Amino acid sequence: MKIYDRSGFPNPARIRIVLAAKGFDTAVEFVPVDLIAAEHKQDAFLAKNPSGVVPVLELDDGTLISESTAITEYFDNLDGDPILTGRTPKEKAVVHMMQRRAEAYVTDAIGLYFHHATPGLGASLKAYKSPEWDGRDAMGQREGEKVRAGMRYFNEILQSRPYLAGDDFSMADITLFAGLMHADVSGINVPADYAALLDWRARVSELPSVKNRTGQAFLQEDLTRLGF
Ligand SMILES: N[C@@H](CCC(=O)N[C@@H](CS)C(=O)NCC(=O)O)C(=O)O
Repeated sequence: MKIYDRSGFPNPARIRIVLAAKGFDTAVEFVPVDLIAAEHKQDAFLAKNPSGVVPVLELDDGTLISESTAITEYFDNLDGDPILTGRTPKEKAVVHMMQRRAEAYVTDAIGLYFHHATPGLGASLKAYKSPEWDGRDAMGQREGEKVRAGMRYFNEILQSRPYLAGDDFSMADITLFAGLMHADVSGINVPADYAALLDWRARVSELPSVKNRTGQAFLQEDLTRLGF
């Protein structure tokens, strides 16, 4: 199996956490994609994922799977013990609901903010982004506001439960954790008085499947090189 990604980027980080949590981290070969040179917008990569984003999982039979939730589902079910996406119908429904909220309110929104309200990944990517979103404009800023509202929402949720979907760490926590990682480097910090969210984050960052797995330093290096 191969995973096309770039170490340190938020959605790739989601899958690296999943692989560690499931004990599959040595079962895949990572193929780096040069996002800064816009390799993911060229025909060879678009043939693997027409959305032009990483990560992409390629199975040994050639099946291509993109979307971090789909890749997570695949690995979580591979050993018949879906600890991250729910075992019962109710667990599955709650995990998916909270995962989608984490994605919509924070992880996708910060991606849009990063690409359209900050210098993002630099010049080579510019040609592939919507021109009307360019610069520090209202649409990009609106996504930033969505992220701030998302942080407020999750801080409230976490006042009454240890993890987003209840008592257990799940795919929903992984999605939010990666989104907050991206928010850090994009300049939107979790407010210091969001105690529940900060406590959750500190606990999650110490889990063996998360600690030192996200490669966040690589993202910081990329952004520093770009003069972000
Ligand atoms: N919905 C996708 C989002 C993937 C995504 O946005 N990946 C980012 C890296 S974290 C990317 O490839 N960005 C490049 C771009 O937008 O040009 C998923 O869940 O995997």
